Amino acid sequence: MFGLRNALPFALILASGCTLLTQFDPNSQPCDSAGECLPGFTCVNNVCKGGDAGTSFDGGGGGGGGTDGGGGRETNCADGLDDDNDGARDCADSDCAAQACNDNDPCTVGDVCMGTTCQRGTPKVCNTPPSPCQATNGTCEAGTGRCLHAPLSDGTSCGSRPADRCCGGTCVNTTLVTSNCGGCGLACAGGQLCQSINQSSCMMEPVDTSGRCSCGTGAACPMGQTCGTSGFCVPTSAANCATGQTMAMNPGCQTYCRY
Ligand SMILES: [Ca+2]
Ligand SMILES: [Ca+2]
Repeated sequence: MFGLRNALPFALILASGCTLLTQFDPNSQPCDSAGECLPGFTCVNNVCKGGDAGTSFDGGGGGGGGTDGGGGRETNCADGLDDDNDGARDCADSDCAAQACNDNDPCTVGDVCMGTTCQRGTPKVCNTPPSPCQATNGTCEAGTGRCLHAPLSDGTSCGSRPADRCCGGTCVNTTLVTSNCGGCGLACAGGQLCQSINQSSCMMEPVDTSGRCSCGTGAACPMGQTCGTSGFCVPTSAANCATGQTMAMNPGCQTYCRY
């Protein structure tokens, strides 16, 4: 039953991995479920494109859902491709008038085809830093389009707990993190833990929670702090605390560093 005209596209379909549901007009029909098209055609926005008229098969399948009425349209004005093979790609094709395009500058948005060229869009706004410890107003990095945000000063409050502080542009809980225990840069010795001041046996628990390093036998304390009889590090002056901190003294408590 198969004449050469019918058998050829069938063979190409099998060779390309297309399903039998694929239509025989790869210039406008949807790509198959694997995003593939007949050999010589490429899948663009889920529609088979490319090739020349001489290799296009027209099986006359009815009910095609494509928008290509036969004359073709530049369906994507930002992909660098001549979607409808009329010799004009993207903005150079009149189909793209006032359509979104790509000016190849990732630091602009809203690029639009004007005339036959892509009109530069407006500068990309960078005002959503990924961390509360980064400046709200950032800048767009040329070439990559990434938003860059400067880190806020160490010790800046950055969370619901008093101990949530910015250290090096990252929000850390200074009652827990051994690399910034009680203050930025106050790193506990290897194997030691960081404990909240609130867990001490103070008569009055300090509201401004901070951290202190444990200091087992031979383990040093940060910033010249001394190892107290409690087994935890204690500052003897503000010089033993991080930049911007003071030394707190509560009745019945060991001294500690606080912002
Ligand atoms: Ca295009
Ligand atoms: Ca075109």
